[in-house]
Amino acid sequence: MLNILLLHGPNLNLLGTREPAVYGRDTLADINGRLAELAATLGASTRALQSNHEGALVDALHEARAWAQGVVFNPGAYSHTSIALRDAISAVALPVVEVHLSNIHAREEFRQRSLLAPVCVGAIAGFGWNSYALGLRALLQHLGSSPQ
Ligand code: CA2
Repeated sequence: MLNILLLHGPNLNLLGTREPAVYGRDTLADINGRLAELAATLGASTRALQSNHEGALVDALHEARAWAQGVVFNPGAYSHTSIALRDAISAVALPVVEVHLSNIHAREEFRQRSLLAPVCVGAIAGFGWNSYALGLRALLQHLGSSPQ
């Protein structure tokens, strides 16, 4: 059984309450529930965590070394700013797939660059909650094809 950390960054706890035109109507609990179901059908298990704090996200990545084989991560706005999260992803050496609900490449210039994408195994953006589902499938396929 593969154990996957589903990690959500700042403000994603507000999903489903505001800006539905950009981020959709699903709540974070809806997304976590769907991903848990999908993981079960694919022979994996997810543990979800959201934080608004950069250091707590760093801690979650460090702690994941003890129990997870990979991470599906929506770093929110920290994608565009956080050298600390980039260093944490490099340091833990777990495969991380970066996901975004919105198409960050079609938005403001400051959102178009991710500091984290270069140290992730891949990135998916623009498909709403399905970005997470696609990210989980891609991560599990990546793990299945990697030497253990
Ligand atoms: O598209 C994404 O998933 C983002 O990671 C969402 C972040 C944004 O800073 C990134 O550039 C792209 C923002 C999450 C804010 O979530 C909200 C949810 C409901 C209402 C307001 C904000």
